[in-house]
Amino acid sequence: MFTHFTPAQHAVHYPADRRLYIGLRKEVWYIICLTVVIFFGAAWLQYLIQGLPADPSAKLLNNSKGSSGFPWWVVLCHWVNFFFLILLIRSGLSVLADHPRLYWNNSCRPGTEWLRFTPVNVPPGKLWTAKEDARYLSPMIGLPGYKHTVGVARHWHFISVPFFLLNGVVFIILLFLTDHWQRIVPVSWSIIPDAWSVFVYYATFNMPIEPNGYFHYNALQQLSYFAIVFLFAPLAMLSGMAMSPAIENRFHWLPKLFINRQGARSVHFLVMLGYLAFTLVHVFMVAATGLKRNMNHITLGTDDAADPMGMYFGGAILMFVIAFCFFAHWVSWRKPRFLQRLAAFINGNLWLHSINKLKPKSYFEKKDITPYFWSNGKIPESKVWNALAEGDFKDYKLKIGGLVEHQVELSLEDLKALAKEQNITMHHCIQGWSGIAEWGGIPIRKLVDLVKPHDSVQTVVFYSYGEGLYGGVYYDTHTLDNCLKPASILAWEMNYAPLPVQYGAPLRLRIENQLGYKLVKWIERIEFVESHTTVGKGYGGKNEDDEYFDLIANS
Ligand SMILES: Nc1nc2c(c(=O)[nH]1)N[C@H]1C(S)=C(S)[C@@H](COP(=O)(O)O)O[C@H]1N2
Ligand SMILES: [Mo]
Repeated sequence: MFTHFTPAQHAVHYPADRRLYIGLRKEVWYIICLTVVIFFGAAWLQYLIQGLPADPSAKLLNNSKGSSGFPWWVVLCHWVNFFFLILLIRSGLSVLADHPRLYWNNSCRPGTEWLRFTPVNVPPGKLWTAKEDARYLSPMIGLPGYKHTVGVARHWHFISVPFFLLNGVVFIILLFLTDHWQRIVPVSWSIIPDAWSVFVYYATFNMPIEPNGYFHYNALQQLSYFAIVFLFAPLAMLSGMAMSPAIENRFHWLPKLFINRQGARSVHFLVMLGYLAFTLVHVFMVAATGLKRNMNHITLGTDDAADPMGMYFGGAILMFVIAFCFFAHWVSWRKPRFLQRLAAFINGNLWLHSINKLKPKSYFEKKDITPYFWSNGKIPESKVWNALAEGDFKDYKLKIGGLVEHQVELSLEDLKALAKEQNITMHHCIQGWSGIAEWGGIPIRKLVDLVKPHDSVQTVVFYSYGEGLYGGVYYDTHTLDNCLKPASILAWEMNYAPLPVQYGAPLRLRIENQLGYKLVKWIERIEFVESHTTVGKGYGGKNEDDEYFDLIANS
C-alpha cells in the first residue's frame, strides 16, 4: 500500500507497545471541572431564576447594513486556512509523540508533567533515553505518524507555517481594507454581556435568534471568530517561536512570556486544542443553523437557502483535503528526501538569513541549572573508546584535520592549557525536551586559530566514537560561522564536574543556536571541509542522512 517496511523498520515504527495513554494531572482535572461547573452553573442559575435573557441578536434581524456578505477572498482564505491547519495539527501531533510529555518547567523531569501521552514510568537507576521514551502514533491521526518520524513531521509542520502565515496576513490586510472587519472585530464592550446572553441560550439547550450569517454573526460567534484570528493565531506564532534555540538564546523574554520554554510548548499545544475545539463547535453550528445556506455563504459567496451547490462544493473541498492527507502519507514514506529538500529550500534558506544570524547571549545563572537532564544517544561500544574510558581518558587525543595548515592531536590536558570558557545554557532537543546546564570547555574559535583552516573551508565535521540509532558512525556538521559564535565550545565539564560518560565524555559539542542532535557527544575527531555534501550520505549529519533532519537546526 503506502508503506513498505523492512522487518527492521517495522520493529522501529510499529513497536509492540502501541497503547495510547492520556495522563492528566489531578489538579488540571479539577481546574477543568471547576471551569465547566462555574460557566454552566452560572448559566443555569440565571436561566432558572430570571429566565432567558433578552436576545441580543434581535437587533440584528433584517439588518443588512455595513456588511458586504462573503467576498471571494474570505472564501479563499477560509479554505486555505483550513487546509494548512489540518497539516499543522496532524504534523504537530507527530512531533509531540516524539516526547509525549508536557511541562511548565525547564527540567522536564518525568513525573512533573501536567499531561502525558505515555503509560511508561521512567525506570529509575537505568539509562532511559528520550528516544526510547518516544511513542507510537497512528498515521490516521499524525502526519506521518508511527514512531520516530519527528524529522519528516517537522518538514510538514514548517513547510506549512509560511503559507499559513501568509494566508493570515493577506486575510487581515483585506479585512481592514474593506468593511469586512466589522463582522469579526467587536467595537463595544457590550460584546461581553451579549456573548454571555447567547451562551446562556446554548448552555440551557435553547436556540437564540439566528441572525442571517450572510450579514451578521451573533455576539458569541463574533467573539470566538475574533479570538481565533486575533488571539489564537498570534499565540500559536509566539509560542512556536519561543521554542527555537536560536531565539531563546537571543531573545530570552519571548519564552518568558510563557513562563519558560516548556510553558511555550504547553501553550502551543493548548492553542492547538483551542483550534480543534473551535472547529468542532463551528462545524456543528454550521450544520445546526442551516447547512445549505451556510455552505453557500462560505463556498460560493451567495446567500441562498435552497441551492445545494455550496454543500457539494464544501464536500469536494473536504474530499480534496482527505486525499491530500493520503498523498502526504505517500510522500512521507516514498519521497522523504524530496520533503527534506523542499524544507531546506524554504525554511533552511529563511532561517539561514534570519534567526541563524542571531548571536547567543548568556542569560541563565547557577540557580537555573536543572536538576534533571534527559539523555540521548548510544554510548560508544568500540574497544578504542572503552580502553580510553578505562584510563580516565588520559590517553585521549582529539584529532583535528582536513583542509587546515596545521593538523593537530591534542590531549585533554593540552586543551585545558589552551583556554577555558564556562556557559550556563539551555539544551533544546528536537523531540521537545530541554534542560539547563553549565558547560566548561574550549571555545572552538581557539582551535580554529590554532589549526588555521584554508580559505575554502565553510563546514566543520565532528565525528563521534558512538554510533547512530540505526548503526554507522554518529557525526554532524556545522557551518564555520556557527562554530565561531559566542558560547560555541567543546566541553569536558558539565555542572562543574568532569563530563559524565552518559553526557558525552571525554568531549562534546555545544553550539547554542542549534538543536541537540547537532551537538555531537563522545567526539573522536574534527575535520574542516569545504562542504557537508562530501561527508556521509551528504545531508549534513547522521540524523540528517538517516532521519531526514534539517541541516540547519534553529527551530
Ligand atoms: N554521538 C552522539 N551524539 C549525540 C547523539 C547521539 O545519538 N550520538 N544524540 C544527540 C541528541 S539527539 C541530543 S538531544 C543530545 C543529548 O545530549 P544529552 O545526553 O547531554 O542530553 O546529544 C546529541 N549528541
Ligand atoms: Mo535530540
